[in-house]
Order: sequence, then structure tokens, then C-alpha cells
Amino acid sequence: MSKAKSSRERRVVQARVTRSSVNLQDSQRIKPSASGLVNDLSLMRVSEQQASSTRKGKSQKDCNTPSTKLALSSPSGSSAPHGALATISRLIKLGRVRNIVVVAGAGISTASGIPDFRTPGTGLYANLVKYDIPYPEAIFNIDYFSDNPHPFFSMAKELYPGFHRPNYVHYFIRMLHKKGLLLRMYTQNIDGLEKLCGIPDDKLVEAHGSFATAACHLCYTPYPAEEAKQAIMNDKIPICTFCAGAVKPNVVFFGEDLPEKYFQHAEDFPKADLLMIMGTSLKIEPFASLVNTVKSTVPRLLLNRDPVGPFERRPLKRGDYMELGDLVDSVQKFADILGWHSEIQHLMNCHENALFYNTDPNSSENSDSSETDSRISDSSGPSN
Ligand code: CNA
Repeated sequence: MSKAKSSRERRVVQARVTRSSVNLQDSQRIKPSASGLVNDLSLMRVSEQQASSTRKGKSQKDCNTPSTKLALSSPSGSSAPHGALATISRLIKLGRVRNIVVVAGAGISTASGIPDFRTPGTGLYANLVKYDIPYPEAIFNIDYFSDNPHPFFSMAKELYPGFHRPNYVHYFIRMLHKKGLLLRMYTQNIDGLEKLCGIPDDKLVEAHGSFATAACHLCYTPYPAEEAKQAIMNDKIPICTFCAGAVKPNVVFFGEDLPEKYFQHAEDFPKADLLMIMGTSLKIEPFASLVNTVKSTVPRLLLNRDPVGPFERRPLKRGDYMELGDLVDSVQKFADILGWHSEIQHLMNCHENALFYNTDPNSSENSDSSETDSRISDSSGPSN
């Protein structure tokens, strides 16, 4: 009883920030400081960038647009790459960026075979008939779960870590860490692929929880995660031994408190010198509004199929950049410009092989360079 109570009390004492599907307005960003990265560099003009984004938006499937060709050919060719990725790469190469905060969503995992929520046709929301629920959000609604946990459990069976592999995008983020550039990654994903690709715990905030632990949804009494998984995989409902409520993995539902670690954002975002937003529709609060809490002088780069959140406004805010299209394509292009592509490929191959053969992934990956930590390493400038 006391265990359950103290867990519940902790949740109440901590700021009452709960997950909600309502997207707030693009709130005011923190006041600009006198100097900042945006002012430091001769950044590409916003109008030029938007023209380029609009062109790409119109012909996302056409990989042969002149700007794409130029950016792809330039690392080894004579023309200097231009566009959002080239501008941000320049900042990184100049050593102007050392504390990157990554904000990510389901779009970074679609290349791993996990559907997102909102992509028309393939997203979970478009394929809800099999879960037999009255409206899409019901699957993550705690009251609905209380009445009928089956829809969530049948979706959970597909999302449980172990069935999917991280993709190039995850390893790109891992490379940011390896280069000593990642301050923190804030993910909405519950698939565990960030951890699986080797992003360390202290660099990761799983804002919407994970399957790593489980508890009763009523009294919060902890329950062994592995036992919960076994029950769910066998189409059974894990039952709380204390109050007989249904147990669920500690994935945050609408109306539930976010994990304590999420509140680290209050320190991280003001420290960021680049915000990268990847594969999210920025529709779920309070997470979505985090992107408005970096200093206004800090560049924000959106990598997504379509413009979302503050990137929907026209004209774009100064210092906002976006590369629209498939994430793996965009990230590979980014890695090409940075000169990191083969290093990421190597890291990915070594790590995946080691996981496959069940050996220590870190021994082979770090044979040619050691992993760094941006908070303790000063001298680890980006290499390319
Ligand atoms: P969402 O609302 O489905 O948005 C995903 C965004 O990513 C959309 O804007 C898509 O256009 C974009 N996108 C998808 N695939 C690609 C791609 N290959 N290239 C470029 N862009 C792409 O999902 P959000 O993450 O914004 O919503 C947050 C929810 C989703 C979280 O609470 C998660 O728990 C939940 N979710 C997580 C997973 C997972 O863990 N993998 C899967 C499905 C849903």
C-alpha cells in the first residue's frame, strides 16, 4: 500500500504536466540575446530557403530537383552545397554548435517498419479497424484502457522492443553523441530503438515512457516488466497483485503525468545551440511546445515529410530551417555534407553485427575512435 501511495504522491507533487493531444499556440520564445549563432553567420536568406523548401515540397518524390542534385554531388564535387542542411553543416564544421538537442517522433522509426500515427494510409490512425476502437486517440486514453485494455495490448504486441531494428536516422543521432555534440535527445517514441542503437541513458529522455518497466494503471504498484510482456504476448491481461487493476507498461497515456526525466528540459533547452526536430507532427502537448523554449537566436532545423508546428508559418522565423522529404534520404544527405556517412555506416554495421552475434557492441565500434560526452569533453571538435 505504502509503495503505491508514495509513487502516486510523487506524481502529484511533481509539476502536473500531463500528456495531451491538444496542440498549443506557437508560444513566445525566450528573448534574443545580443549575439547568437543566427547573427554570427552569413546564413542563407529565409526567402531563398523557403523558395527551395517550397520547390522540394511540391516535388518531394522527384529526387532530381537541381538543389538536391547539387547538395548530393557537392561533397566530392566543385560546387559548394547550399540549402538548409549545408547551412547547418557549416555551423557544425565551424565548431559553432556543441550542444545539440534532438526532438524526435514516430517518423524516425517508420524506416524500421513501425507505422507512425498520422501518415495517411500507413499510420496507425488510418488502420484502426483491427483494434476496434471508437476514435484513434482511444488507444492511448487511460479511461478507455481502464474499461478495455485489449486494443492497447494488441498494438503493444507490435511495438514491444525486440521485433524492430534501429535505422540510419537512429545511428546518425548516435553519431552526434559520438562526436560530442549531443546534449540530449527527447523522444516521444516508445519503441526503444534509441537505446538499442547505443544512445546512452543519460543522453536520452523518453518523454512518453517506455516498455522497460510496468505498473498497475490504478494504484501504480510496480509489476515485473518481463512478466507483463509475457502476459501481453499471450493475449492475457497482467493483473496487479495489490488492487487487481490492469497492469500496463509505463507508456504515458493521454491525461497521465510525464516521467520525471522530462523536466530536465528546463535546463537543457536554454543551453542548446542547435535544435533538431525529426519525424514528428508536433501535435501532442506538452512535448510539442518544447521546440519554442530554445533561445530565439538558436537555429532550429526541421527534418520531416511536411512542415509542422512553427514551421508551418510563412515566412519562416529567422533561424528556422527545414529539409522536407523522406527522413533517411535527408539524414543521409546531411551526413554526406558533414562527411560522416561512411563512419555512420561503419558504426551501424558493427553495432548491428555485434547485437546479432550477441557480443559487446562497443568493443568493435570504438576501435577507431572513442565515444565522447559533450558535457565533459571540451576539445572534441567535430571531425569530418
Ligand atoms: P505522428 O503524429 O504520427 O507524426 C509523425 C510525423 O513524421 C509526421 O509529420 C510524418 O509526416 C512524419 N514522417 C513519418 N515517416 C516519415 C519519413 N519516413 N520521413 C519523413 N517524415 C516522416 O507521430 P508523433 O511522433 O508526432 O506523435 C507522437 C506520438 C506517436 C507519441 O506519443 C508516440 O508514443 C506515438 N507513436 C510512437 C511510435 C514509436 O514509438 N515508433 C509509433 C507510433 C506512434
